[in-house]
Amino acid sequence: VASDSRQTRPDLITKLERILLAKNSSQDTDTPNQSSKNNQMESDIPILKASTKKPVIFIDGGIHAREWISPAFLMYALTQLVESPDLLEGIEWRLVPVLNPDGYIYTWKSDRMWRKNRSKANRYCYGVDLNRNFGYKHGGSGSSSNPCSEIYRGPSAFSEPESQALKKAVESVKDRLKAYVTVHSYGQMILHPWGYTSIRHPDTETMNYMGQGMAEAIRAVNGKHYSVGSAAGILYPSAGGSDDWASSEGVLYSYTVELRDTGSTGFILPASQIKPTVVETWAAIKYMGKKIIEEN
Ligand code: 0X9
Ligand code: ZN
Repeated sequence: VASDSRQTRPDLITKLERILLAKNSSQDTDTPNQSSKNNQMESDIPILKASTKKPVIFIDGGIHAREWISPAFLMYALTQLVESPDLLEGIEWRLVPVLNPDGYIYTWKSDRMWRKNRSKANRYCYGVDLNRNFGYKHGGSGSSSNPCSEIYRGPSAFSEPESQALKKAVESVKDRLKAYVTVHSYGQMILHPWGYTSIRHPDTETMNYMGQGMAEAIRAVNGKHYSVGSAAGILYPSAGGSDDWASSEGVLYSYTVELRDTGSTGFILPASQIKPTVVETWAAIKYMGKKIIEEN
């Protein structure tokens, strides 16, 4: 049977290899039909669990309050996903439309150019730059210890509820997490780690190759050019970013995507560019999703 399957379904053997022989344990939340009665009884009877573990793609938006095109993209991505049976079948998606809701509301009500969250540091200054608050190389270059700075890293790594929430959500799917993408603006760039240093990341080739494919997918939609490279290499070094942290946790494909434009309107992207921007960005995510399904 196995050799027949190998001829007809080349993907089947690798999937079968992942079948778990699992003792029914209380930690095993995946197991269906677990009544509370079953949970109470510690059984010695081995249970064969046949399952394939879907890869997870995690995407967040709105880490920086004023980058409005980012939450807009996350919402658009959801509308496209629910109409993409193949992408839903092959991948488990986790989307966070706005990681920094307090800051986002503040940009609507008080200060359009607010970047950080709204933590109160002292009488005069508010806000931690969530993208300097993550727990890998926290405190390094391109971050500030001054609470009044736009790039204030916070009193300690993961001091903020927003970065803690992301940490928890990522850790809950860590063993299946194939890609982490955090969506920002602006600059038209696909950035991979490291962000804290220009030292080459060991997976540079793999991340860069996927990134180039994503950039090509974007260009095919409206002809926009996105640069691909390491964050510290083609943008600037900055430590404590969520992308570096995800990478340090073992996520192979970790990206910061900086959407339109390249600076003529910057954060205040005209309404007429919202639709074309989210459509081209979706092409990049779709490309990555399909590649990851193929690789699985
Ligand atoms: O500075 C940032 O946090 C990002 N650029 S933005 O203009 N959206 O603020 C770039 C982050 C790149 N990744 C790391 N430095 N880790
Ligand atoms: Zn940003």
